[in-house]
Amino acid sequence: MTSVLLQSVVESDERIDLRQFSRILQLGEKRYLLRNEILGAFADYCREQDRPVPTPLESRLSKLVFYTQEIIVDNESLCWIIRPRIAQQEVCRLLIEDLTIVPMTIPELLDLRDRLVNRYHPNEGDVFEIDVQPFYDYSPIIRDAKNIGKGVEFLNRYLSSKLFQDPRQWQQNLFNFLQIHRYNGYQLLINERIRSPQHLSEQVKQALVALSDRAPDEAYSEFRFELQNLGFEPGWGNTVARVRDTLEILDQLLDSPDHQVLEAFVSRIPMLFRIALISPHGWFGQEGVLGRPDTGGQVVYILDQVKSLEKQMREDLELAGLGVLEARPKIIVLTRLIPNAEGTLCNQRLEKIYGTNDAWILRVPFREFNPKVTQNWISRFEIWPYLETFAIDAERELRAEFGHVPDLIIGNYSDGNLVAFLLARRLKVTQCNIAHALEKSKYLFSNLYWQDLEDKYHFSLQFTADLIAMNAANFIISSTYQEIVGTPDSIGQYESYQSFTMPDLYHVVNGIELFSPKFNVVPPGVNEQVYFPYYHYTERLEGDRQRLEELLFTLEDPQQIYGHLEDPEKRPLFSMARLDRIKNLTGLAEAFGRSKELQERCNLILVAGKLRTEDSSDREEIAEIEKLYQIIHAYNLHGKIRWLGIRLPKADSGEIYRIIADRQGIFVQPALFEAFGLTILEAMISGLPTFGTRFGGPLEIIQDGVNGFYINPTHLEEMAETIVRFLEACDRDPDQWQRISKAGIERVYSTYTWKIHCTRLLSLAKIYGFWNFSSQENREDMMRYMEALFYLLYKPRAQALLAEHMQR
Ligand code: UDP
Ligand code: LCN
Repeated sequence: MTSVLLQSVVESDERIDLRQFSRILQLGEKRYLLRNEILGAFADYCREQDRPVPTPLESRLSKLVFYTQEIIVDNESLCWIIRPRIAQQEVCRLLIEDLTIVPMTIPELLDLRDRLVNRYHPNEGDVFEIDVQPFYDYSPIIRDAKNIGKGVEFLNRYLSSKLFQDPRQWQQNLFNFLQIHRYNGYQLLINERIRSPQHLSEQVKQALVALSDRAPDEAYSEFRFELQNLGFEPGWGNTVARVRDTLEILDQLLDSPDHQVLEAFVSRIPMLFRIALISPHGWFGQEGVLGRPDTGGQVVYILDQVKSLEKQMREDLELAGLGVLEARPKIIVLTRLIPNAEGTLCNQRLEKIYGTNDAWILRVPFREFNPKVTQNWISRFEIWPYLETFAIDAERELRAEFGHVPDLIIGNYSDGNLVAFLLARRLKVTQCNIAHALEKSKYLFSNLYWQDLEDKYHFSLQFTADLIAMNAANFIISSTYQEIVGTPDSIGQYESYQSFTMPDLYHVVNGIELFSPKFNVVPPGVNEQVYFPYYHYTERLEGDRQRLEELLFTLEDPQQIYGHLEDPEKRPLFSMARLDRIKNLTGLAEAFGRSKELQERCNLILVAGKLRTEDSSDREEIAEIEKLYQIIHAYNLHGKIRWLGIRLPKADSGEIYRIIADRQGIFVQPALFEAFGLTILEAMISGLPTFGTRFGGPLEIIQDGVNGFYINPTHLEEMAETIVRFLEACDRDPDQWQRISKAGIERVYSTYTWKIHCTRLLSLAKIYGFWNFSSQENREDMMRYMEALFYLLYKPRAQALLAEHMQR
């Protein structure tokens, strides 16, 4: 496909500019230019011509430059990779000499990339190509990119219209579906007295008549046996009113179906009793684990999600009338057991999740291939060889704990999703994926230079695992739209799996169908018991407040706190994160260091990791610790900064945001990239005006200038200026701080609660379950392909890594 944008420049009077600009790029040192480098080079070019840099609307060339993701310089030509629209890519070669445009195919582009890194060996044969497209060809596909991430609505509409075309078939389908539900061996919904779809329709009408003169709030147990005689078992409702309502929906569905009625009906069917959530890596626990390497938002997310899920499931089962069977939900978070637990509970097999009735952390150890490795915490980058046997062992344990197979398996992150795939395949259960963060777009050129990075990161395993799990999943939940397909100027995390090269290993020609209805945006929430607005004074404990104020601003304790504030009363500029490179707390410290105005107005308070390199075994953390000290010394920030090298218990972290808000402080999240950013929600709901990175999820959570602000963490001066500008506005207008604070709180309550999340998740799981049953969509060929990738590609590499571990 040629590029309309490129063509339009070539055919206009801007072609001279295009040629000159191309020539400059060709003569430059870089052969591979990324978007911000291209924008920078173009701005330089305009300046050299003594012209202002045009906006994308002002000239064809600047529009082309704006939509160009990458340029590869290849001798006498440039390869342009243009993304004119979300989820669309065009690749063309432009001959600089005469501006001829030659469209390129994906395989050609991948070859070129290989050539760039000297990994192109055509004489040795073709490289293995992965292409999943054929498997999506016969499943429904969303047309408009705007609707990506609204998979279930689309699927409902599409499949209903197909199903409803043949009413007989449709009624038979629904009838079959109603027959399959059981709880602990007890038949639900309908029994064998109802013999056919036609009979079902008659009995529904009869039941409605039978209930018509009963009081609406009469309990189900009072008329349970009367309904049973008509063929109806528990599951329709807990009162007369609820049962009637559900039966009426069914009646309507049988007579004149429509997709909304169908969704309402399926969402009421009690079919979820046991859920397994999978998160093998890291420290997974309720205390003393947060802030450790690989253990952050994912743990917070899952624990809060579980609490809220259990509550919602309990309410749903109650409402469905399953109280008579004493039906209770059970949830298990499956993780690895770490024998050397370093003071955490990670070596305990079972741990009850606080605030739940029947939700547990179940820890299954990795098999002991090499005790030096498997006895200890293992970085997520090294975990791959242990996952298959872990899945086998975990299956047995899950069956034992549930006394049954789970009804839904939710994977988390690359490793959890791979295990979810293995388990769901074995148990024949619906698989849901949650990525939290896909590593591929986090590390620049992680695929192109995978061989150089393999020692440290083992991306060949991770990316293969990602491809397998995301294609195998029945549905995928993302926290934001851009997680799937990015923004107009940046590509999405899933989108980055569409095509890429792993030189010498494989070429992904088509790695995922972004327009598939499997994608659904369901953002997380925030724990409202722990994080709430600072002015809810009656819910705050005075003792905690005093203790934590001292900790934040004055306590002298060199073991865990670095820095003494000259003026503790200054406005606090606060941030809290793990000390990962990508979290960029060092960038924030440097921006603070460079800005005298910020230093005059604020103290910088960081809650981050550890203070001593010898206390860490994580290479990124060690490098960041060293860098933070360097910055403090280089900019002489003594007296202006406090660095708390501690892991706060959750309750304390809630109060800390509020204490910062008491002092009209602000929260800054300066990550180079943030997939979602739970701390942003926590800060906003506490009432802190929040400055979030413009790279990633915060772009969707915050509405710039309305309930928070965007910052660009790659431009330190600009970032400091954005903050200073707000502080100046607060000086001029004392209500300014309040306005943003209030708007932030409202934003979270209206859009990011766990209640909204869980209602949606449960309804998705039911609807995908229903469609899997009804449409008999044949996914077996895709699943076989994924298995082949697993056994032929993933497994040998995992075994090779295991052999390396054995040498340690
Ligand atoms: N957190 C914490 N103590 C720390 C560091 C982080 O309690 O020392 C919590 C923080 O409150 C948030 C989570 O860890 O709930 C971090 O989640 P986020 O999504 O911001 O980032 P992630 O670490 O997952 O990349
Ligand atoms: C992982 C991340 O990197 C964060 O951006 C998310 O907020 C967190 O997981 C929870 O999904």
